[in-house]
Amino acid sequence: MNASPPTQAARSTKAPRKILVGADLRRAVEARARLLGFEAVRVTRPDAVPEIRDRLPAWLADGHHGEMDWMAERADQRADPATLWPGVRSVIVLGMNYGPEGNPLALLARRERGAIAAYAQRRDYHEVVKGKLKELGGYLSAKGDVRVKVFVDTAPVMEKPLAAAAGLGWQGKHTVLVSRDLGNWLLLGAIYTSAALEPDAPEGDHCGSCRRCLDICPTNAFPAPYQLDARRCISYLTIEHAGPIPTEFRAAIGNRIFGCDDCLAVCPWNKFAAVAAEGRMAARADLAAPPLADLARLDDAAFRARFAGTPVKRTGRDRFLRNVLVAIGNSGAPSLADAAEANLSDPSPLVRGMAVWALGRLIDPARLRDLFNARGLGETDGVVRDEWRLALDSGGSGMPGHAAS
Ligand code: B12
Ligand code: SF4
Ligand code: SF4
Repeated sequence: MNASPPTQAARSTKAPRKILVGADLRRAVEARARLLGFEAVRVTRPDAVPEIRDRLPAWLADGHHGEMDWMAERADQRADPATLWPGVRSVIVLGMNYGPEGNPLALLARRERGAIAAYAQRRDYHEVVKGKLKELGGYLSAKGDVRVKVFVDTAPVMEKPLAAAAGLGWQGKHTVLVSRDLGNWLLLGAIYTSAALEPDAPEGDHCGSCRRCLDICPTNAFPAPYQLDARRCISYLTIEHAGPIPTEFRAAIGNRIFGCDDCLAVCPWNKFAAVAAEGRMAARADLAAPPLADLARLDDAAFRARFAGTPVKRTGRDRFLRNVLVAIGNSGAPSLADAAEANLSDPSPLVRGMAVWALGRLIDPARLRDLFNARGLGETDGVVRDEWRLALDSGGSGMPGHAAS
């Protein structure tokens, strides 16, 4: 075998690179996207959804984004692809299926176990999808001699309305994108490109008179069909919200410790959904129904080790423990009281406060009072002291109402 480099003459005989345009470029990109594991590939124009220029500001003005200030920053770019990147001529939207094996709702009855949303029981899609989008973007750029920018989730891009305009599906009454062929267990990504590609036709709304997703929501997070108040959504409360979970939502959260799948799980279009086929998106068995007692023992290092590479790492250990303790409080299992009690001396007031709330739900008022005298009287954090007061008050044992003040 001759391993010497090609001569100048040999190089000059090489055929010039063929640049693809229009339908040829699109076909090549679509084929490559499918090879990479995307189940859905569609194209739209950057100006295909003019209504989001009004709807996003209205959603923000209503405060529906809660503490997600990053949704308000660069809202003009989010609502208009050409403001984000003036060079964009086409938007390619891609969907990757993460269909769960069983019905996620079944786990809600196993109250000593934690329910993690299906998308988070596996490798972080930001990594998986972004890697594939970069590969596809590089391919598109080389084949078409065009410029590209790839986005998944974190950039100021409104992926759902763009996907609907591209005909990948429609935004259901739960606001999530539903596909006629794949159901709603789909993760989205987008490529903005300077290539002029033929756009696809948008998909119509196929919700009809159905309102299953609206009716099942445990926290009434939909002020109207097609609109979500994130501040009431368990996904927001358990993932994005930083402080103590507001008391009005704690019981409704049940054993959901990271995200919520209820509105997705009931959608009848899931009859067409398949189990995730992409190998890197396979669900991890140890995240399917983890015992709350084990999770309540995680320190920072153990949390990181357990959830490295998954979306769960986003909350950090303290917020995650907060969620676990809410679930323990909802478990109805006095056997989990010890796990809650062990967290009364946690360095994080967020964790201590939720441990108090959980104990208030699991142990009898006399034992709670003893615990308060032994462990709560020295509490220095005002929010945790409020939790003690609340727990002792609602113990219903005739105890003084302001014992913790
Ligand atoms: C912020 C955010 C959240 C927030 C807010 C969700 C929301 N609905 O806005 C929270 C933390 C609650 C969240 C939760 C979830 N999320 Co999220 N999230 C996002 C993010 C980053 C931005 C979404 C956004 O732009 N919201 C702003 C609002 C204004 O936009 P909108 O929902 O499209 O609102 C439209 C409607 O309100 C409509 N509208 C308003 N008025 C009216 C009136 C009528 C008559 C009609 C027809 C329409 C209409 O117009 C608006 C604009 O199009 C996207 C990623 C991205 N960059 O796009 C992921 C994304 C939407 N999330 C995703 C997922 C998977 C989830 C969860 C399922 C996770 C879980 N299991 O816990 C839940 C689902 C909860 C739900 N029912 O939405 C996926 C959804 C994939 C899909 N198939 O659609 C995305 C696209 C991430 C991704 N890359 O795959 N998420
Ligand atoms: S994810 Fe859960 S809490 Fe959020 S809107 Fe859907 S059903 Fe309601
Ligand atoms: S559950 Fe019904 S209303 Fe909700 S998105 Fe699916 S089809 Fe539409």
